[in-house]
Amino acid sequence: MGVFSNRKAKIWVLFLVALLGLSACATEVVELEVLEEFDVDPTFVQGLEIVDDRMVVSVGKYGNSSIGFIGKDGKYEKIDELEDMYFAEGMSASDKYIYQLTWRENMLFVRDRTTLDVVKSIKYDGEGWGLAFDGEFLIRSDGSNKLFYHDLESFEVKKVVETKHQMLNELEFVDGKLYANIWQSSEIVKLDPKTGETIEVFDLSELTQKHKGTPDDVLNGIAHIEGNEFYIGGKNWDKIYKVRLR
Ligand SMILES: [Ca+2]
Repeated sequence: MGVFSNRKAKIWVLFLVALLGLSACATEVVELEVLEEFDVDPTFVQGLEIVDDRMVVSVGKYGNSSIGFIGKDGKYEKIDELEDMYFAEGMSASDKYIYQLTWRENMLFVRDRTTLDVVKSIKYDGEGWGLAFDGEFLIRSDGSNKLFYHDLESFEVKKVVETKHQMLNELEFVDGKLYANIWQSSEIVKLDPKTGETIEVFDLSELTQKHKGTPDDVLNGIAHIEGNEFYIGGKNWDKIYKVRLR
């Protein structure tokens, strides 16, 4: 009886050790804290970033695509509209320029950081969804599980990193990590951009629940402010939120 109990106890200990091991490996789900919210004209946010302390927004849809600076009052300080044939997508900035993707037009617009004037246009293969700059490469998502690393000058693809998440959309690079919206979900994932591994998953359903209109009205737009504070936007949302991802 004593032997049986010992064996039973050992099995239980092994089971608990295995369970603890599994939960340690599982990706942690973390909550968010909403700090402030700003009224904005509902826009189809496809790219959001802070450039020179100004909020830059890339707005999509054919016939309504643009890029602009939005002030603290939620109004445009400057806007540049695209030709009707372009559907604007993700946007990011290097020290020199602002870069704006298009969805299926295979065209990257390289813009002046202050005037937003197009300095040059570069053709590329594949769809444009999200864009981020890691200090060396422009990282593009295309709605798949892949991240495409583009040369800053030529925009040639230099490497591809796979993740376990499909539908990677708007991106943000912060302190060596990459944040990504998952299209049509309430999740932002924090990735190791070198390996594609998932570090954390943030549940933003507190925000997405407030913006349930059409299936198009989804979370989209991550702009890093400082520390773990971000601006978060969405497609057709009439708010941009300042949040802390904890
Ligand atoms: Ca962004």
